[in-house]
Amino acid sequence: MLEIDHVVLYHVRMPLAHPFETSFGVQAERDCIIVQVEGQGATGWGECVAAAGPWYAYETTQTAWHILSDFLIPTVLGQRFDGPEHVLDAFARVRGHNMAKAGLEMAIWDLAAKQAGVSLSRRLGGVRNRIPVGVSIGVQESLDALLDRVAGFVEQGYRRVKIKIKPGWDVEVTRAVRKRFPETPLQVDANSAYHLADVEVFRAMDDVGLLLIEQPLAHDDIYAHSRLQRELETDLCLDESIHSVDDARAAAALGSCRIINIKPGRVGGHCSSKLIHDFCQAEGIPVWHGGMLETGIGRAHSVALASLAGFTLPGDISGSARYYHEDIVESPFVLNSDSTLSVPDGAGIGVAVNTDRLHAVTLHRETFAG
Ligand code: OSB
Ligand code: MG
Repeated sequence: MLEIDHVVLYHVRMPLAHPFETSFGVQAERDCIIVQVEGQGATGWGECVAAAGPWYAYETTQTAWHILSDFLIPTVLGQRFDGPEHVLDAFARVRGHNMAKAGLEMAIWDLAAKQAGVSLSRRLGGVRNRIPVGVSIGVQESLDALLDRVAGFVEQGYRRVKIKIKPGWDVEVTRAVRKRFPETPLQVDANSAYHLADVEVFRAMDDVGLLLIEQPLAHDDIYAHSRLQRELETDLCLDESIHSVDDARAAAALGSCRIINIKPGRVGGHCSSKLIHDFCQAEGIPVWHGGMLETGIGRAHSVALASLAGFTLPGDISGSARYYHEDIVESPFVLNSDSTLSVPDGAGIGVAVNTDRLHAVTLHRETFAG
């Protein structure tokens, strides 16, 4: 039985080690909300990945703060839950706002795992103690800068590389990276920057031997992706379009992609992620764990979820140093020589929050009690 006594929200802003540019813009710092839940003497931590602006998704740090404080937190305070599996159901009356829901739901998963004295990975049903990872590389100011950047990460041991593409920064750069790194598993992510009429761009990449092309078309157009997938040999992968297992089912039925990227923030937390994972496993659709430039708290959740059996492709879950000079957890995540991250085996998320560091990067904090 789970009971939540109080919840603390922290609006956090952290400088990125490198500015990150995608087809929807460039960011030099990252905002998020850290969620702390207290219940029966234990503490659970979660991270709401809604960004400062509504570019990747419609949610923002401010909308998530509103939805959490006015609707979601009142739903859990003083309530009893048989387990974290039931939290998302309690949120069902709130439409959408999956990132807000996920931040709180995942904190409650951590709390439940800690109360049971097991790792979050085990509590979720994970089967791996190391998870394969890659690196996601933003748009750079020149092709030379991109090639240097890829080379740097390959030297650090990242064995799978993803590059961001956008109109004008696509076929040529992808071919150049492939030419310089012929053996490196390579994939591209367009973050919805293209239209069906751009099919020739993707045909021109069809012989590059990409692992996948991620979310080339509109964020809300599963049908258009089915039209594009028909024209290509390369597997499409959906990110922005998948918010639930129902979306995954629609994409599979339409043939809109052959691979799915799971981000718990985008789909409403661990429960929804597991449903998508289980559906894809039954359908033979490989999944991998996406990233949202998480702090060590979100990263620990990602690593635990990615330890489930169906996450067979490398995740966008790099070491802490790829994102931040100083993380808010101890110990930070460090890449192993086989391009994996180790799954912590301590209770819950298995990393300790450095509260001095957390307070130092907090812009605003509020406590909610029943
Ligand atoms: O589309 O996968 C994406 C970061 C922010 C928003 C969207 C995306 C990304 C990334 C970074 O690609 C992945 C990471 O955290 O390393
Ligand atoms: Mg993506």
